[in-house]
Order: sequence, then C-alpha cells, then structure tokens
Amino acid sequence: MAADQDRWQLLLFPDAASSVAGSVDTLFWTMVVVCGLIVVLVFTLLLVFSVRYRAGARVDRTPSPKLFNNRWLEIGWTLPVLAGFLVFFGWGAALYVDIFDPPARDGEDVRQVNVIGKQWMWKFQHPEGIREINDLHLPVGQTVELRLTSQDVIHSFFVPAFRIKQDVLPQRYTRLRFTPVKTGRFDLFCAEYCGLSHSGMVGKVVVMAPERFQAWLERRDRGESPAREGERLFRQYGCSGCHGAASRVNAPDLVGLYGKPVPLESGDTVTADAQYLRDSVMFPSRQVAAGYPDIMPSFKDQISEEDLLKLLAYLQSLDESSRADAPRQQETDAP
Ligand code: HEC
Ligand SMILES: [Cu+2]
Repeated sequence: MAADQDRWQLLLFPDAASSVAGSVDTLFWTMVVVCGLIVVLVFTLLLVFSVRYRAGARVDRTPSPKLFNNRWLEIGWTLPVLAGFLVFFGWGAALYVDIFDPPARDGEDVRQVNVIGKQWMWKFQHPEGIREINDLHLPVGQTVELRLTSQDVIHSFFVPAFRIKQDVLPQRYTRLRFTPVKTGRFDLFCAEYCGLSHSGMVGKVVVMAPERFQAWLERRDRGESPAREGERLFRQYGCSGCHGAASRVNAPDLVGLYGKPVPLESGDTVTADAQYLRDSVMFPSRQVAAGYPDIMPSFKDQISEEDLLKLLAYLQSLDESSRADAPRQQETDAP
C-alpha cells in the first residue's frame, strides 16, 4: 500500500525537500559508512584474536619487541584518526554555518514568516497578513526566513524532510532560513518536550508550486500585513506619543533604525536587530540609547508576542522613503 510505503520511507530515508537536505545527508551517510568500517575492523580483529589466542591454543605469546613501545606505530595511528575527526568537524561546522547563519545574498527575495510556538500549537503569520495554525503553506523555490519565538516554554521547530531544527525560546527571537525544493506535505514536529500535549504539537509544511501558492494566497482572507497592523499598534500603545515626529518628548527617531549600530548610554554599541528592538520595548532600562533619558515604560505585560512581532515588522519597514508618506509628517507641517 502506498501509505505504508510512505511510512517506511519516512523512517529510513525521509524526503530530502530543502536545499540543504542533500548536504546534511551526505555528511550523515559518510559518517555512518566510516564508523561502520571501523566497527567491522574492530570486530574482525576481536574475533580473529580470540580464536587464535584462545585458552589452550599452542601459539607464540611472547610480546614482539618491534610492536611493543613503538613510537611510530603510536603516532601512525593517532594522527590519521585525529585528522579524520578534524575533517568531520570542519565539514560539520561549515554546514552548520551554511544553515544557521547564511550570508545575505543581494537582491534575494526572502519571504519573512513569523512563528509563535505555544502550548500546544504553532501559529504562523505571512507577510501578506494571512494567519495559519499548525499548517504552513510555502511556495517551492523561494527562500524563507522564519522569525520564531515562544509564548510560554521552550519548543523546537523541526521539519525532518528539510533537515532543519531550531529552538523556539520565550523572550527571544531565533531565526531559520531555508529553501524548499520539492512540493508536498511535510511533517512539522515540536522537538522539545514542552508539557502534557507535547506529542500533539505537530503540523504540516505544505510546499506548493508558485502558481498554486499564488492562487492559495488569493483565496485566503488576507487581512493586513504585519507591518500595517504594527503601524496601527504603534499609535494604539502610545509609542507615537513619544517617538512620533510631532512629539515633544526627547525620544529617539525610529526611522531607519533597524540593522543600524546604536550607541548606548553604557558606552557599548549594539546592532538594532530584532532582539534589540524587542528588548527595547520589553525591558527599556536594560539598554538605554545614548543621550536619552531612561523614561520609556516597560510594555512587558501589555503586549502579546503577536503584537510585538507586528510592531517589529513595522519598525523594520520604516526607512527614509516611508517618512515622506507618513501621516505624522503632516502634523509637523501644521503651524
Ligand atoms: C514615555 C515615552 C515613550 C513611550 C510611550 C515609548 N517610548 Fe520607546 N523610547 C523612549 C525613550 C526616551 C527611549 C530612549 C531611551 C531608551 O533606550 O530606553 C526609547 C527607546 C526606544 C527604542 C530603542 C531606540 C534606539 O534608538 O535604540 C525602541 C525600539 C523603542 N523605544 C520603541 C518603542 C515602542 C515600540 C513603543 C510602544 C510600544 C515605545 N517605544 C514607547 C520613550 C518612549
Ligand atoms: Cu512544544
């Protein structure tokens, strides 16, 4: 039966459905083969020696002076083994960097999806505004970047067919970048024990041909993009009262902040990445921007993870060009 066959394949050779899956498999199988050969060698010698030198067998048992305390023999087997392990280390490290910290390629259209893990489900929000629970629809061939966080305990985002796994932590953003290369429905698991219904925290990543994905987008009720919703929240939570252009409060201008270095009151300089922006809102006194009073209130218990991700999408979308059509520009123009 086809279904059974799928199951069997899933156990031994899961689909290789992302651009990194092939490289992970090559490393894995090379290690299996090398370790397998060593096992065969060790067990063959074990068997040969135990038969040859068994009790009562008449063989020469005097230690060979040539082999005993032979420095070159010691060096000869230690160094190649060390070199072998270093090769695996280098190979694994390079692959790790490739998966978890890929260099940004210029002009690449990366699809940013927000992911929230909570007991016991996965919540997704697409850049178009579409929300999903436990299902994540993606177009084949386009690189995706997930920004992941947890609303409660530690979870882990694991898609075996993509050979990717990333911890999902409360109060922290982690990211995961991959390119699906095969259409189909792939299992998504939580790979970190997270309480009673941990085993039920499963979903599917549905990878579709670009045209079909486009049609799927059209069919769904889009709502607003996270950045758009974030803009509204920015006013709703009173951020604009201090950070708006018309504000009289001495608060930093947030336009173009994302990705830039920020000098802090403490003398350090940090990069305004997602984590920094998050901490600025949740724990404003931890890292105070240089030259500003430490008066921003903490929004720790007021803003949900969802809203925070939207605020972040909004802040990320603010560049000099957005200043021109920003509504607060008109406020400053007014006499
Ligand atoms: C009472 C005024 C006030 C309110 C309300 C306020 N902020 Fe701030 N914010 C500040 C001040 C002052 C600073 C600079 C001192 C610091 O870093 O804590 C700041 C710093 C920041 C920074 C870091 C900026 C930098 O240049 O490093 C971010 C990001 C930020 N605020 C976002 C927000 C968001 C989002 C909201 C709404 C949820 C908000 N703020 C609400 C006054 C405010
Ligand atoms: Cu979980």
